Amino acid sequence: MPKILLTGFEPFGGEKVNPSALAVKELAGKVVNGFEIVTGEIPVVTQKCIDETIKLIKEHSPVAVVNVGQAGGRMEISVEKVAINVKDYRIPDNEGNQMRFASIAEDGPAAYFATIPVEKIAEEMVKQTVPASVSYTAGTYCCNEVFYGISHYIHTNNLNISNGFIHIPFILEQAAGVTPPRPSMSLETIVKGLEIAITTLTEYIEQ
Ligand code: PCA
Repeated sequence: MPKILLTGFEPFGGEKVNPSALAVKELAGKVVNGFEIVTGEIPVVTQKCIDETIKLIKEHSPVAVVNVGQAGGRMEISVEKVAINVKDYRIPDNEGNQMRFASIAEDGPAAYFATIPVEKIAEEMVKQTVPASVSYTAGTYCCNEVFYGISHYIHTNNLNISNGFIHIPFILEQAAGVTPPRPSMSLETIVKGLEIAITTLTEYIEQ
């Protein structure tokens, strides 16, 4: 059965959980339109986030890879359109590295577009009452780094794998009682959104 790899990140920035890891775990082993979802959790550490995802790609040989990450402060699910060749960390990663004004791949192009159907995925989520939109910046931290790194890996190795990145808001547990207030979304709605993304992706791959 063809596989789709979904990854989440470990917690970072003082948070106890990372909703991306919780959400993808709920989808592990599910079969959608004849595609099996395989999942993994990757570190919030420069380069290791890319290396760990590549390890999972080699282990599972998926037809598509969707990395998922927390974007604290965003009010809806963001389906990312573009990864840029920049690492400029707002806070140190989980091993204390603070990358500033650096490239992800010295020899790489300025940017890559996602090769999953970004607009269609965001549209489908909205249709099914999951707040979502297309985003044109995945930031300059580990999420953008893994998105760019995997795009570059697929491109330079000529692999037939679709890839993209989805940012999700904080979950309710990360927002309740916190000052100043933070936007949040229930884990259930996030999981529903990711399921819609996978379903839309399988229809696109099958064409
Ligand atoms: N979000 C961070 C990195 C890990 C995560 O879940 C980001 O947006 O870059």
